[in-house]
Formats: sequence, structure tokens, C-alpha cells
Amino acid sequence: MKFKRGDILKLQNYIAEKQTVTVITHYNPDGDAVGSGTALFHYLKLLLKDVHFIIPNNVPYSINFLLQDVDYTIAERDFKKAKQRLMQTDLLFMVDINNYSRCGDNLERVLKEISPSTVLIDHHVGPQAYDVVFSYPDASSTCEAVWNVLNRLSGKKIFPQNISRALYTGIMTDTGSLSFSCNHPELYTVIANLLKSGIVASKINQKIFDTYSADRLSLLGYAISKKLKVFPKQRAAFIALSAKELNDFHYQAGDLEGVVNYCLKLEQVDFCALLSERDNKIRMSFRSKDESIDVNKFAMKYWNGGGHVMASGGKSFLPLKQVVEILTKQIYNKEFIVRN
Ligand SMILES: [Mn+2]
Repeated sequence: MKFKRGDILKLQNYIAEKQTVTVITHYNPDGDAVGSGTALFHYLKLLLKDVHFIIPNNVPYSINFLLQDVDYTIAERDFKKAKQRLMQTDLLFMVDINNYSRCGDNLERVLKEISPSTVLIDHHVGPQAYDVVFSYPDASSTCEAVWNVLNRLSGKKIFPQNISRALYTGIMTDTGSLSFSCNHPELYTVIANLLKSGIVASKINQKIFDTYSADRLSLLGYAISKKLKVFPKQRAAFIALSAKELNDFHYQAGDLEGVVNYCLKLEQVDFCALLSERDNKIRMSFRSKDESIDVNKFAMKYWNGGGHVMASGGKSFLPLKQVVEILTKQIYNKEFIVRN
């Protein structure tokens, strides 16, 4: 991972000079968001900083273990505290986001009012300008980027277990257990160094991936057996779930994590989407099997979103039925292949 001359020095100076440090990540946090945020938290704590992690809303239960021994606030539960903290902050780290809007409207408003020094560490395309920007769209995950930043900062390769565990979690969740965004050999050197801290990979994998509730597994079964629409000619597929259907399975944050990837398991599918009616909108995830289908561009052009070339997200405030109609038309017209 290449670093711009001066960025590490600037970051070193910030860390030396600033005392009140806050880490923030995206709405609907995933393993990479919480992993990179908590890893940074532990690292800065070791440097005796007053550090706090602000998470916009609830963390999926499968990655809750990462929050052990972390000072954090879930902004949606205690917005006053989150806001107060941000007002006092003189150094702000943003992880797994490319701009403030990913934190949700309420936090974005506060973030735009304050003026701390800002450091971004991320792997999404198109970061906004901040004081220091470590943006690596080719990285597997923000956690991989964080390891490289910490390595440059400290000269160390092996970090304490709480840091290693968090970074390992983000790498595994963001690569679907090393099945995509995982073709650069350097990634495996990072993982090897994480394991050298003594963390047990199989145990963490179980914690992350084998903690389904019966409802979650039933929802997955229902989504695949009853709701999967396949368009063989267009080599596309999608699943759409209404709020009522989610409710029938007692939906919990995180229950749809990874569901979209099942559509790609079909040999005859190169592009797929998952639509779910949640938080008074239709949330959409897009995946593709090949870089020639750029779902970041597709999400940006049509669905108010973005992300990565082969994995992105979007949203719509139209009724689910209408979103399904539009997406179906887009599939028939192969508009998911966005030409420049
Ligand atoms: Mn990520």
C-alpha cells in the first residue's frame, strides 16, 4: 500500500498534538466499520488519548463482541451524547466512509458544523477532501487499510489481540471469507501478521458467521425459496422483501447481511440485487461477478448510492412495488451495465 509523502507525518503530528479524539463510521455498521473503528480505538487508547467511538445506529449482534472494552455511543440511542462528544472533538477519524453523508442525516448536520482535524481511512470510491485522506479502493476492506496505516505509524507488524481481532473481523466480513476483493498477495501478509498476535481464526469465524438465530435462517430460506426472481437471459436476479415479510421473521439488524451474495451463487447470474423495506425506505444492495458490470456506477446513476465496483448499495423512497417495477425494467434493458 503506497502512502503519500507527508500524510503519515501529518497524522503523527495530529496524534501528538490533539487530545480529544473521536472515531466515526457509517450508518448500518458492518464488520468492517466496527472492526476498523474499534481497532483504531484500541490503538489510540494505548497512546493514552481520550478516545471515543461514535456509531450511527445499532450494531448487528454477530459483531457485538468487538465492542467489549470500547467507549462508544450509538448515536440513534443517545444523540445528545454523540453531539456533545463531536463538539469537543479536536481530531476526527472517519472509517469505512468516503464522506459525512454516510453517517446519516442527523450526524451529518453536526459534522458539518464542527471543524476538527479530519482523517479518513477507507476503501470506497470517490472520497471527499479531508485533512488527511487514506483512500484505497483496491484494498479488501478498511481494516486492511487501517493495518497498513498503523504499521506505518508505529513501525510494528504485530499488534495486541484486541486490535488484531477487530481487523481480522473486518477483512473476513468484507471479503466474504476471502472469496472476493482478495487477489492481492499483500492481504495475506496482513492476515498472517494478525494471526501472529495469537488470535484464533476459527473461533472468530464462528463468532462472525455461525451465530444465526432460527428466525434469521428461516428468513434466508424464505428469501431464496419464495422470493428469488431470476432472469436467465439477462443473467440477473433479485430478491425483494417487504417490511411485513421482515416482521414475520422478527427481523433484527444484521439478519439480511450476506443474503444478496446467495443470488450470485447461481451459475447463470452475473448481476443481482437485494431490496428490503426498512427504516421507511427501500434499501438496496447490488453485487456483480465481474468488473465489466460496475454496480458502483449503477447505484450512483439510478439509486442514490454507490460503493465498490462489484458491491454497492442504494436507496429509494418510492413504494417497494414501484421499485421492483423499475428494477425489473432496468434488468430487461440491461441497464445494470452502465457505459460511461
Ligand atoms: Mn468496508
